[in-house]
Amino acid sequence: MASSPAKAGAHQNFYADYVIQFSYAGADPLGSSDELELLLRKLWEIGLQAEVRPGEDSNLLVFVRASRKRSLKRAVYQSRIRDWLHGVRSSEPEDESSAEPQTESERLRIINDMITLPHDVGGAGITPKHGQWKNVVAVFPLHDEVKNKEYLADWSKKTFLSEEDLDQIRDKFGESVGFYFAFLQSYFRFLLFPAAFGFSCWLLFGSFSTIYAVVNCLWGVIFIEYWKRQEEDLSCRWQTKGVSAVRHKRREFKPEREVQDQITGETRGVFPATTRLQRQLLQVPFALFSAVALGAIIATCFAIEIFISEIYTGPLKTYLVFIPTILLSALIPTMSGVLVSVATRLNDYENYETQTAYDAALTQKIFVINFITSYLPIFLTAFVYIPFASLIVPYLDVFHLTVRPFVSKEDATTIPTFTINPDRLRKQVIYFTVTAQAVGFAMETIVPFLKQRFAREYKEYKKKQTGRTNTGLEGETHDVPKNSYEDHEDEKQFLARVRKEADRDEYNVTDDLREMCIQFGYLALFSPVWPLVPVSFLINNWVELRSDFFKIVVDCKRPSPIRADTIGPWLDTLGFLSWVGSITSAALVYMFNTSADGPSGEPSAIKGWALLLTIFFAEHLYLIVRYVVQAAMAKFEPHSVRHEKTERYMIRKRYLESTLGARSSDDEEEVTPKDESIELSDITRKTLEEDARDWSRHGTNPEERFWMRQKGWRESAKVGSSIIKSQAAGTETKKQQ
Ligand SMILES: [Ca+2]
Repeated sequence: MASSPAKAGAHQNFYADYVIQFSYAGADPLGSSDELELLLRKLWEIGLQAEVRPGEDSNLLVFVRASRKRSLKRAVYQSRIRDWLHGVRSSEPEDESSAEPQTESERLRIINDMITLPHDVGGAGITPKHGQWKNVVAVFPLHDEVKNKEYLADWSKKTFLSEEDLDQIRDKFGESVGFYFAFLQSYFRFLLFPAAFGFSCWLLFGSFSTIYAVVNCLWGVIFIEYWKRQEEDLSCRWQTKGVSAVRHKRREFKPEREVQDQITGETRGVFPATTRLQRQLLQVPFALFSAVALGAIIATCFAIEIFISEIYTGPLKTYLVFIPTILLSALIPTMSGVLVSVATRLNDYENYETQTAYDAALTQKIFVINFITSYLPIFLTAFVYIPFASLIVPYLDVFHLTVRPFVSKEDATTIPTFTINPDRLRKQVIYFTVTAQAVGFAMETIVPFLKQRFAREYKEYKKKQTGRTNTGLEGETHDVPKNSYEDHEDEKQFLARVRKEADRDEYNVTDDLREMCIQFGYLALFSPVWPLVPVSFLINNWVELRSDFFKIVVDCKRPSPIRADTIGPWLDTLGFLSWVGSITSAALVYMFNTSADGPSGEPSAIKGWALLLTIFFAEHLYLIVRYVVQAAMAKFEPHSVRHEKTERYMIRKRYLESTLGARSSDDEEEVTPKDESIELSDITRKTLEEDARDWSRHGTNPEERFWMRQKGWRESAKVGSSIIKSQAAGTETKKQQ
């Protein structure tokens, strides 16, 4: 990150609302020039101003700005009408002329809609990496560096974020990111109690205390119910309640047939629920296969580990101990990767109509994989290794045979005396809740940061190298791509920053939510093993909140604001984990509570019927308690009936038709914009002189000049295609050399 004391101008985004990253690598220059021209024309048609600048590595940067107030107002108005008709707004929006975006994220969301929504709902229909827009790599807004730094500095000084801080996150990054941070903040605040309580239990009762397990379960139930209410509060405050109803159709949705609705007369694509259900049934073999595949890897590595660390006494033991860890960290991500891609295919095949439904289904599938990889190792230790190890280990004789040649004769006699390592479970829980969290933090925040840095330095180095060879061999004339468009002096810093941002990864809030849910799972499922788990999470999450923000603003492109009124499918996941927790906690306490200092490793003490009874009782008690808590906390919402839906649909249709109709007639009346009248050949000295006069009249503000370099989309297209052509020419001359 450029931390040099940059000029004030570099900190501002030159009033650019969005940047469209357009790649012309590999494509034929003519084709990409045509696509670029179409892109610029579409943008102009919906009333967005564009400027083209060269990017890095065969990329063009199309800067987009909603400079025509009227078009933006119209888009805002339309969006509000849609909201109102879908019941997101309770009041009818004021008329179009006074429609102004109220927050930065609303402005950005509306402009994003203008760029990406299909034409029939008033957008330009530019869909990155999809359909005819294969060369459009990304559509992203620019970071507000000054504010971001301010927030980071401010938050590093305080324990809790205030409501205003959360509002600011929402204003900058949209509601979905806002909800994540609000969740993290609530979770962090709620952890204070179990952290203090767990610490005292750890001092007083040690591990596996009944009272800790009961309080922990109860805490989980209350936290989830509290968060549900919090969500409702926030969605009211951020005016997004019911926003999932306005979500647009997935472009990939393939209807089986077209059907005319008898009541509304609307023609719509239908995909029968029964067909989808048949396809969804494939999830069962998928889940079984995932469990078997991942379980086999984990169990094998586990067996090897136990064997090496507790049975094997031969040479090189200190090094061999690492084999299972290495195997595990190599095989699990590979296997998970394969399974995730299968899950994605499966999800595509299930053919969901809306993005929300699609995301929810995918989250569910990926969670199955996460669940197995995160919790199965501890499950194996707690419920297989410790209770049954002395029964199973004799069957591990296979290892004895394989290893006998490596064991000296004196040692050979010691092999059969196998004792269970009672501390293994606790060590494992500590590993997952402390070490793995720290490793996760490094992998999430620091590694991408360093990777980017090195990649950038390598690029600079390469550039210098090629520059040197070019000038060294052929003189200065062959460095075509560099000279085709020279950055203007006052834009240099700004463009350098935008090129860096264009190079970054895209942020996905789902990954962060998943991380937190999995963490919550360790707490709900296994924390009776080591009551300091909530203390570790409390510390971790203070850092997590800041480092996740750091990740968004430094490692990632600024995300386009997405509205949300919930954390989505993760809420159900939390409920599920808390329920499983009531079972595992009961089982753990029953099995290991007998000795004060942890698992005794005496399987004979465990009676199957008593264990089952304990679990059964605990789980039912859990359900009753949850019901009571829910009844005490939940609000009831009126159910919408089908009849009301159709009525709403009719109103919606009428309104949208009338506003869209008004819009197209507006477009006809609108004075032909200036750029149409300028033919390309007219860009002569005369017009350039005019420009110079214009600039002196408007002042020589670099931000103003940035948007005046190209007059209209035709000129932008011309500049863009000249960059593409010169790059192509450059590579050709290189090839010839
Ligand atoms: Ca995170």
